[in-house]
Amino acid sequence: MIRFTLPDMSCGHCVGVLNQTLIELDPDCELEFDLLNHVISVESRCTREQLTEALTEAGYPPAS
Ligand SMILES: [Cu+2]
Repeated sequence: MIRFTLPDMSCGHCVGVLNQTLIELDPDCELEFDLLNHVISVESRCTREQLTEALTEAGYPPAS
C-alpha cells in the first residue's frame, strides 16, 4: 500500500474524482479512502511517482 495525504480531499465528490482518476490509471488498483484524515491508500502496480503525478493533475497534489 502506498499512502498519500491529500489536504484538498474534503468530500464525497473529491473521493469520486480520485476514484475515477486512479481507476483510469490502473483498472486493477485497490483504494482506501480516509476522508476524515485526508488520507488515501493505494495498492497498485504504478509507482509512487506515477500516482503522485496523476493525483496532482486531478487537482489533489499530495502533501506527503
Ligand atoms: Cu470534495
